[in-house]
Amino acid sequence: MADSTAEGNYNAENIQVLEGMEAVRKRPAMYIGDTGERGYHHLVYEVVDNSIDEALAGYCSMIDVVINPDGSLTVQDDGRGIPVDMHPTQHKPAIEVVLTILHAGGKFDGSNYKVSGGLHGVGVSCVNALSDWMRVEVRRGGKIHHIEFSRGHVTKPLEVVGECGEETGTKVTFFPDHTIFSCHAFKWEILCARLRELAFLNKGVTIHFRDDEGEAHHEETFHYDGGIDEFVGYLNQNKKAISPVIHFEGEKPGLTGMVQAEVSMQYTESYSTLEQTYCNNIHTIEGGTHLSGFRRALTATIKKYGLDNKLLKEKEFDSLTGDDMREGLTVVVSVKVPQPQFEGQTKTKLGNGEVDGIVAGIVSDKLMTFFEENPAAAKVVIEKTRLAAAAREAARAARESTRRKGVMDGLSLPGKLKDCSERDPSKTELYLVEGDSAGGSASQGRDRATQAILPLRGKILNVEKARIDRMLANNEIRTLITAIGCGFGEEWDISKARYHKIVIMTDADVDGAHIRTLLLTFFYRKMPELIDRGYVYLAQPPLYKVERKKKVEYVLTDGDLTQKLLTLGLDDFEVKGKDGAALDPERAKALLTLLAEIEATAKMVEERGFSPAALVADESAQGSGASMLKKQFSSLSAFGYGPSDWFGGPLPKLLDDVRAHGKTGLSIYRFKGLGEMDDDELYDTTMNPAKRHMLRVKLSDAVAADQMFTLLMGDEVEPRRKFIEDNALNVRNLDF
Ligand code: 28G
Repeated sequence: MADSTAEGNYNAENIQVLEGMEAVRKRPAMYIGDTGERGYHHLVYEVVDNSIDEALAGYCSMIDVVINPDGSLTVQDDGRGIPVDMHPTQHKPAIEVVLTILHAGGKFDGSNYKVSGGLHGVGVSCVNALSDWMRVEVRRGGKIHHIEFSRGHVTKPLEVVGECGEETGTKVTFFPDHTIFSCHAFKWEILCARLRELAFLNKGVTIHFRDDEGEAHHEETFHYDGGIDEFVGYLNQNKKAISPVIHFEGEKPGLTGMVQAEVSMQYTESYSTLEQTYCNNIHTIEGGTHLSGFRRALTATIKKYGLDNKLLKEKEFDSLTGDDMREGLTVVVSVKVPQPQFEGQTKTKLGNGEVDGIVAGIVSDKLMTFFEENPAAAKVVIEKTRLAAAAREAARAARESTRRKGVMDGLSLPGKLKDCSERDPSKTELYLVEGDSAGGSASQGRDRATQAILPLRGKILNVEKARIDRMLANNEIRTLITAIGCGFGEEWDISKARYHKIVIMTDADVDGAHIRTLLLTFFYRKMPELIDRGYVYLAQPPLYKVERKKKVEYVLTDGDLTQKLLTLGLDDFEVKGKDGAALDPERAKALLTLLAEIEATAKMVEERGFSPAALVADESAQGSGASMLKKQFSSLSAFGYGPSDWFGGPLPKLLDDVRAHGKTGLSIYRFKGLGEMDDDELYDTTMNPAKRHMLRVKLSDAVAADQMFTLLMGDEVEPRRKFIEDNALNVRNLDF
């Protein structure tokens, strides 16, 4: 009844609110992109962006983000606080207007444009519309004000709930409407990546992030006085730098107001290029005018400096391309544009034309000065460029010669490829199969109309460590390029893809994992569009074959097998609790599942040379293994048991007994490789579209993906060891 519309006066303002909030709820995807994981986290970005705007205006230095135990999320800032006085035309408090009227943010304040704003820039009123409830607290003018909403409508009108002295700021807590979203929890990793990025892009702001949900208790503080310079250092932490971090910034008037541009760059020994570009804090994945301006200025300046200083001959000069000059480069470009135009397929390409010239102007002046003042660094960069050009020339020659043999254009497909008959790529699948014997089974068992098989022999070349010419000289890689059909490098054409599903099918062992990683590195570095479009998949062959009373079943993972054994084992088995009373079947299953998890974690911790019992006892012990074990034992305490019941206690025997009971009458066979399955078995379990489980490879976080491939495939041994150790318990990271 507290909603102002409940009084019956349906004036124009109330209708505006009603229609606005209902429009958002009716078509949420139009406002926040989608209603899955992405949209769910997008809600947080919209709220945090308000605080960032307040920081950019110079009034806020601290932003606190907390995932609460009930699954809601709180953002708090120390800005001026959203105004609470009556709005001049809307006849309600300004705060209510900000939170219930679409696009209220920028509308009644022309002078101070909104530079932040998420990808969709829809404002916090959309978050309100899509939240089951939202509570807002404002500290301002010595008083604490409070207002509450449900699904975008006021449920508790603005009131003063206390005093706060000089303190000012805004605190927003919201619980997304789970009837709208398919994702129902905030993920630490996803929010962490974005909050870290925001702290890099807005130097000096402190963002504190904590997870109070469950028992995870993660906590991080992001604060970078070095801004995007520190960002470049972070991106290059596992690469060998061959230049210092170079920084440029400036501002110039554009068509819609002042444009600010900031660039940080550093060359490394790597053969790949990492370009991260932003407009108004939004990651412009498709690039745009800021990126083209940067590239143009970089190319022109390097050429000019090289020629003027006789580091390059006229002839070499002609053969250099922009790509050559960006090999090994990591660059962050961040611009602030008053009325950004976003274009492209995913609306992440900056379109404002004048930004190209503004960025180019800032970069060329200052890069030339840098080269003149640091001739040694300039020499290293130009030498790297020369080598990249030479390798590219060699690759082109290799490509020409293979083209003459018809390899690149798909005229003659490789002999090893068992192609399908269907020609419509949206209906066809290419299986990349480890080993000739599995390749044989797959060829026999497949659906010949739509499924093609390419057996791969031995290891794929590590493209992270090989220059392009050596890569194209490699037979497996050439075969792969021809079979896929899109060409390579300058001639890449996604529309020529011969299959829209490319399925990596490897054994579930260390060698299989290695081959899979090598193939993923190849696709990520050399054919990223395949991954962007979601064409790359991982097959999931079963790990076990289980027979019971002549009935055969296939089991995918160790975890699934344990679940199966526990279910069978508990069927006519009574488990007594701490107090001696029998546990009901649900609780018994929960207890045994937990014991199985503890067993698995303890085993991995031991394999890494630690004592699990000692780790659990040591309060200060950290690392994924220690915190996971502690979390598991804290769950176990809900059953009244502690670590002493497991380590040297009776509980391991309980787990063994139930499992052994579950195994009676079963025959369990663990596949050692794909080659052990016959044609029909392989098709039925792994390739049959009606039954198979496949994972689609997604790389939503470019920063994390670049670091992962650099680490896994590069030659820095120590960080790789640490990465693998840190992630040993989190294999999902490697599978995306
Ligand atoms: C904690 C979660 C998200 C915010 C402010 C501060 C002001 C504001 C927000 O104004 C538009 C513009 C001026 C009236 C601005 C306070 C000027 C003076 C603000 C936030 C309408 C709204 N005093 N902090 N909005 N004003 N933090 N954090 O939402 O004319 S939103």
